[in-house]
Amino acid sequence: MVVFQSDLFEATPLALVDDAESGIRYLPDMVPQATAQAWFELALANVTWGNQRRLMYEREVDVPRLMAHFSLDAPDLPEPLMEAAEQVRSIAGAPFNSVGLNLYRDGNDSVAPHNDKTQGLVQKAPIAILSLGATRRMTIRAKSGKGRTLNVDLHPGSVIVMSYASQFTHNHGIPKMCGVEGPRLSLAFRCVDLQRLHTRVKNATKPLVSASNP
Ligand SMILES: O=C(O)CCC(=O)C(=O)O
Repeated sequence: MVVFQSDLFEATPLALVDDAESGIRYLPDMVPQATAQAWFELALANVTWGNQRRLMYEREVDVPRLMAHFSLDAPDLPEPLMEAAEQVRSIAGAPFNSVGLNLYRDGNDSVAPHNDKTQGLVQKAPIAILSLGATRRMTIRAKSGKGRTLNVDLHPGSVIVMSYASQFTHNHGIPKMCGVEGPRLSLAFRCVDLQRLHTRVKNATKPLVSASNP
């Protein structure tokens, strides 16, 4: 296990994973602390947070965090999402058009190791996650081989940029943790390809076996 920045808040960019695109990079201090705190309070107050349910071992359970999602061209986009999007677009150099938000209310909230679904995304466009509020640890692990788990502490105002390619090779997650100092928000900016997204949805609803070919 490798832990980055567990105790010290070192404002050093870290290249965590290398690949043919931009790999996975941790960029601390991308937003000044006062701005990060103001955005945290605004997003917490202005966003309507939803509680989702999912099936686990044939039982329906609460997803252990609150979530929200916006297209960045939505006319009723709550403050401060447009300002944050503009900042993150210029940091990552990508024309993000969608943001998924997670609210981790305390150390019991989490997201299991996973890769982002790529089918509805613009190919080769990165995903950038802005952290606000309490610091939480992200685990990053290669899907194959005996690779170590990388642990990176995501401080408020930091951005982690993950390549499209890395979603095929690595999983990332936010584990439950003791001693977390309050809620955390993550704003995950993505480039959604609406045509690919609609094809994916259409295919998902097609019957697997057609009547003429049972
Ligand atoms: O909260 C984070 O930093 C990770 C969020 C995440 O993995 C996701 O939205 O898919």
